[in-house]
Amino acid sequence: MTELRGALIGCGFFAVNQMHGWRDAGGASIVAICDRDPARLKIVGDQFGIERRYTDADAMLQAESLDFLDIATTVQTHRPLVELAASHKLPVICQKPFAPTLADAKAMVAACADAGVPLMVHENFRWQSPIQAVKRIIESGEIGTPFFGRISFRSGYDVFSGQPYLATGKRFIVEDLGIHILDIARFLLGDVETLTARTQRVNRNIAGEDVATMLLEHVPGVTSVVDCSYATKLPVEPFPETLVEIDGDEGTIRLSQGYRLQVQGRAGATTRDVSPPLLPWASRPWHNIQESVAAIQKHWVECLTAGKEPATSGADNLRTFALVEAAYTGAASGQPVRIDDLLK
Ligand code: NAD
Ligand code: 89V
Repeated sequence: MTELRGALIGCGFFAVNQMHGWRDAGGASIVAICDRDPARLKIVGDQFGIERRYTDADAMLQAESLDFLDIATTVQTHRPLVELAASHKLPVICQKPFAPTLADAKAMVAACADAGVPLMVHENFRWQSPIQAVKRIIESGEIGTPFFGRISFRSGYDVFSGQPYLATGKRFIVEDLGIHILDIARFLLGDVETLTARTQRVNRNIAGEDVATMLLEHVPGVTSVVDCSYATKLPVEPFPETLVEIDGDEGTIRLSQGYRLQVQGRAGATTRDVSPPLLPWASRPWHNIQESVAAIQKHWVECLTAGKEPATSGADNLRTFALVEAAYTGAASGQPVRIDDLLK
C-alpha cells in the first residue's frame, strides 16, 4: 500500500506528540511541516528529519502534493486553515477546540462538505484505552441499561507552564479540557438534550474559569454529571486521568484513580488494571494522552483509506462543541440550555 502523504501546520508544544503518533500510525507519513515561527520549525524539523519546511501555510499547500493536512495550531487559526485546506480539496484534521465559536465550527463543517473533503477533529480523549475499556463494558450489556454517569477530571497540575496561553483567555477549563470530558460523556452515554452549568475561578492569577460543574440530560432516562477542576490539590496528583462512574440497571462501572476498573455486573464483580501503555516516545504523566494521539491518528489513516467517516468528524464534533457553548451561556444565565436550539 502507498503511504498517505501528510503535512503538519503548527510545530508547538503538542505537535511533537502528533509527529511521534504519525510514525506509529502506519500507512502515513508527514512529508512537510509549517510554522510561522522559524525556531519551532527548526526544532521539529530537525527532531523528525523533515526537510520540507514552510513559514506560510498557503505556500506549503501550493508547493506540495499531499493526501491530508494536520492542523496543530491554537484555536484562533483553525477556521482559516481548515478553509484553506478545503479550498485545496485536501482532507483535513483540526485540533480541538474546533473553533472559537459554534458559528465558526458550523462554517468549517460546511466548507469541507462543499469541497467534498473529510474533516476530523483531533478529539483524542475518547481514544484513551481506559475510556475504550469502559465503552466496551457498556456495549457488552454487562451492567444493563445505563441511567447515570459521572465523568470527572479534578487536578492541581500546572498546565500553564507548558501551555502559557491557557492562563490568558477569558475562557479556560470548559473550552480547553471540559471539551474532552463532555465528549467522553457523549461517547459513553449518548447525545445530550439539555445542559446546566456552574463555573468558578479559584486561581486568581488566570483570566478564565478553572472549575466547572455540569448536569447533562442525555437521551430520556440517562443523566450525567461532568465536573472539571484545575484547582483541586489531591494527595496523589491524578493528571491527566478522567475518572468515570456509570450506574446501569444491572450493575456499575467505576474507573478510579490509578487506572483501576471495577465492574459489578451480571457476571459478578471484577477489578483490573487498565493502565495505558507507556509508548517508547512517551513520558509520564502524559502517556495516557500520548497513547490516544497515536490511536486517533491510526483511526484517521484507516478511515481515509477506506473512505469512512471518522468517529470524531467535524459534523460529530459540532455536538460536543455545542455542549461547550451551552456551558458558557448556561453558566452566565443560570438556566438550562437546550442543545438542539444551538445546533439549528
Ligand atoms: P503552541 O502555541 O505551543 O503551538 C502552536 C504553534 O502553531 C506555534 O508554534 C505557532 O507559531 C504555530 N502557528 C500558529 N498559527 C500559525 C499559522 N497560521 N501558520 C503556521 N504556524 C502557526 O500550542 P499547543 O499547546 O501546541 O496547542 C496547539 C493545539 O493543540 C491547541 O488547539 C490545543 O488546544 C491543542 N492541544 C490538544 C491536546 C490534546 O490532548 N488533544 C493537548 C494539548 C494541546
Ligand atoms: O488535552 C488538552 O487539551 C490539554 C490539557 C490536558 C492540558 O488540558 O490542553
